[in-house]
Amino acid sequence: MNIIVTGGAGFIGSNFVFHMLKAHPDYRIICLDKLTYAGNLSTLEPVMDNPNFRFVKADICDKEAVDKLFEEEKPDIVVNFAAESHVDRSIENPQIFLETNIIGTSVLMDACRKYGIKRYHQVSTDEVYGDLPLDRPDLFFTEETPIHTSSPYSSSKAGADLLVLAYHRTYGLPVSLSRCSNNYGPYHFPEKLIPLMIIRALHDESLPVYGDGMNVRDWLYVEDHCKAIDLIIHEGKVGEVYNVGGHNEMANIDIVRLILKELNKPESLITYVTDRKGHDRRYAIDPTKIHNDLGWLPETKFADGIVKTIKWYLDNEAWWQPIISGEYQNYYEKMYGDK
Ligand code: NAD
Ligand code: TDX
Repeated sequence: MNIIVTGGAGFIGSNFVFHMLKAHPDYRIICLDKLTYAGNLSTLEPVMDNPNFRFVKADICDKEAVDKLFEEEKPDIVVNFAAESHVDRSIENPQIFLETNIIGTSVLMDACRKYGIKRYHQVSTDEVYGDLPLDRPDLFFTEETPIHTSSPYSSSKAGADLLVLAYHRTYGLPVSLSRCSNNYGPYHFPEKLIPLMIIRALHDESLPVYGDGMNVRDWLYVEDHCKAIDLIIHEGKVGEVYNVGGHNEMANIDIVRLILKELNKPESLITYVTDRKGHDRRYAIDPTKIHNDLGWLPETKFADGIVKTIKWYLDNEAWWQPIISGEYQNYYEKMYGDK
């Protein structure tokens, strides 16, 4: 089985590459990644010499490069993780989100049509459903919840989702989609809440909590997400959407407090800053369908996963130190300087 994994040098994609090489030692995994600021070749270092792994630096929007790779590898399955993924960046500069997340998806699916494929899997997000109110804990996102986006990021992901379903209906492309809640774990880029707070706390720097800190996210350990995708591409039905989440809702401020406690740092580091524009209040996935149809259940409890994650950042400074020096400093100044 030949599988092209796009965006495999990023957070979830790299964890998926590791998972697949381990779970299916007879598969060939080809990672296609543009290596944007979020892609890191050092992450893939441990598998670079694996004869079942190949890395190709290319842009999913580059039709020629994508076609060439399909011609060479004749993939059975394509799993598309490649995306611009940070909501705050999408508020600053929406254009690149439309290019990569929508146009890039169409280029990949056109190659799938041209060369034939057993399955095209689109890695999507719970953010396409918009948000839920804090005072209705009985409400959850199901696969039938209407698309109702808030940010340029989530709108670009929703646009891609609609296109994927349209390629299925119009051209009969064998697609599947997963919409997952917030992931956390190793190799998470330190612009996102959990790694940003861990690394800043380690440096005794202020921890910028948006608004009142009461926004709720539904956290899933990254390995559980990778296992869900592995199941869907093998056993999920063509043309279907699967929500992925572990019923693990937490307010941002509680996560930040937990990180401080684990690191033995004072809560005085917490700084409330100007809220994110259009900030979604609460995300909460109903994972009944993937549980009933495919038997998936999350395996890592948040209490264990967050401790493992903090330990990973403590043990892997060599991974994140080069990232936070250089351009990252300018990013932090630009995004948080006047908050
Ligand atoms: P990430 O930002 O860490 O990684 C994205 C990767 O895609 C990087 O390696 C980057 O170099 C690559 N990439 C970007 N533009 C590209 C292009 N034009 N061509 C080729 N490669 C390109 O993102 P992530 O957090 O790992 O998210 C992966 C996918 O999962 C995304 O589609 C995201 O929408 C989705 N998702 C993420 C989460 C989450 O909590 N992080 C939750 C649900 C869904
Ligand atoms: O400095 C911060 N302070 C803060 O309070 C940052 C970076 C975030 N936050 C808040 C905003 C959110 O309520 O923390 C929450 C989580 O923020 P992010 O880590 O930026 O994630 P989110 O916006 O929820 O989106 C993530 O989950 C869904 C991923 O980045 C998306 O790619 C995925 O689709």
